[in-house]
Amino acid sequence: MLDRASICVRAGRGGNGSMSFRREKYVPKGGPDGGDGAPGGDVVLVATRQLHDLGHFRHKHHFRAADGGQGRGANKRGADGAVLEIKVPVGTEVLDVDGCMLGDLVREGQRLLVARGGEGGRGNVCFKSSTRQAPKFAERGLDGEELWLTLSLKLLADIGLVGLPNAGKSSLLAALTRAHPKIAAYPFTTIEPNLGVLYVGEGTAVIADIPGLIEGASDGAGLGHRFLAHIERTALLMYVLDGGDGAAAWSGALATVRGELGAFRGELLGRPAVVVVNKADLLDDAEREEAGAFLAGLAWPAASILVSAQSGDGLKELSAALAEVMASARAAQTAAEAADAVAAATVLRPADGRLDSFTVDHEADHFVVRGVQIERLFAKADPGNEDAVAYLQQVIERAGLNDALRKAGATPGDTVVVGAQEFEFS
Ligand SMILES: Nc1nc2c(ncn2[C@@H]2O[C@H](COP(=O)(O)OP(=O)(O)OP(=O)(O)O)[C@@H](O)[C@H]2O)c(=O)[nH]1
Ligand SMILES: [Mg+2]
Repeated sequence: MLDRASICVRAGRGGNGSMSFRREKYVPKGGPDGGDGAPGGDVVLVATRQLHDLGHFRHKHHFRAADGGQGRGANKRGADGAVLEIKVPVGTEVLDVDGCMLGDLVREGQRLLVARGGEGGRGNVCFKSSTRQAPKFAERGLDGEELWLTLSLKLLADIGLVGLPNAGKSSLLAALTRAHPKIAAYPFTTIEPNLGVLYVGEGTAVIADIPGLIEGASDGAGLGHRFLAHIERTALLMYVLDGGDGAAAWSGALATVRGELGAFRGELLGRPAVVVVNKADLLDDAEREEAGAFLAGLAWPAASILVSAQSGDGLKELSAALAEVMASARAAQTAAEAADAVAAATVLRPADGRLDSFTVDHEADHFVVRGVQIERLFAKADPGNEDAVAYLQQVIERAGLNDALRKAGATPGDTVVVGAQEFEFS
C-alpha cells in the first residue's frame, strides 16, 4: 500500500484580453470592443472512498488544468479553463514542499483547492474613459499557480472499540487483526489508540482500539475524551463487555459507556453498533445461556455475539457480522458525508489581499514591492506598450505605490522590482 506520493499541480493560465476596435461599414471610427480573457482552470483535490491508496500516483506526477480562452473582438470573452479534479482517498493529508499542512481530506466529497487558475486579462474596452476614447492596450492573462504537493494517506478508523477498562478490547483487536497491542490484567493498559486492519469480504476495515471509558470520561475523567475524537468518524462502533463480570454488570457497563459517548457527541448513539460479551471461556453453560438471552434482548445493535478473544470462540461469526454491518454502515456514511460536503463551502486557502496592501523593502541597490494584487497588475501589463504603461502609472499612483516608494527613500532613477518586472522610479 503506497501511503505517500509527490505530485506537481499546475493551474491553467488566464487568457489574454483582446485589443480590438469595432469595424463596420459606414462607421468610420468604431470604439474599442476587445473582450476579456477567461481565467485558467483551478486544480482541486476531491476525497473519495472509491480509492484506498495512493498507488495511481506512482506513475503519474504531473497534473495540469486547462488554460482560459483569449478574449476576442466584438466584446467576446474567452471560455473559462475547466477545473481539474484529482481524486484522492478519504484520509489524505496534503502538504506543501516545506511540510506545511494545506489540508486534511477526511470526508467523502471534500474538496481542497490546491492551485488557483491565473486571472484572465481585461480587454481594451475596459480601459475606455472620457479621456481615453481609444485604448490601444489590453491586459495579459496570468500564469496559473504551480506547486509540488506531498500526499500522505493516514489510516482512518472504520470500526471503534468501546468498553470499560479491562473488558478485552485490545485482546479482540489482536485476535481479529495482525496488530500487537499491549494487553494486561489491569485497567488503562491502553493509553494510546491502536489500529489494526480487518479483512472483510473483498475489502478492509480499520479497527481502532481506544483506552477504556469510565464514568465522567466525556468530562476528562480517566484518559478523557481526547480519545473519543478518534472514533468520531468511524462507521461502526463495537461495544465490548467483560463476560467475567457477570450478567448483572453488563447493562450497567453498557449504560455507562453509552452515557459517555452520548455526552461527548449525541450522534454516536445512533451509529450502527455490534455488541459483544467477551471472555466466553470463563462462563459455564448456564452463564452462556444467560449471556445469549441478554444479547438477544438488546434491540438497538445491528448484531450481538458472545465471543472469546482468548479461545477464538465466536470470532468467525463476529468477523462475518462486522463485514455485513460495515458494508451498509459505510454506504450510509458515504452518502451522509457527501451531502455534508456539498453543503459545506469548498475549502479555500486565504483570500488575496487588496491592491493597496503591499510592502516596500530597500534591498541592496534597489527597491522590492511585494503584494499579491499589485504583482498581478504588473504581470498583466505589457511593458513594451506605451499606453499600457501610462495606464499602470495611473493605477499605482492611486494605490499609493509612488508615495510608499518615496517614503522608503527611493529617488528618481532608482530601480524598482515588482514580481518579475523591473522599472525605473520617476
Ligand atoms: N479469559 C479471558 N481473558 C481475556 C479475554 N480477553 C481478554 N482477556 C484478559 O482481560 C485482561 C484485559 O484485556 P485487555 O485486552 O488489555 O483489555 P482492554 O479492554 O484493552 O483494557 P484497557 O486497555 O485497560 O481499557 C487481560 O488480562 C486479558 O488477558 C478472553 O477472551 N478470555
Ligand atoms: Mg486496551
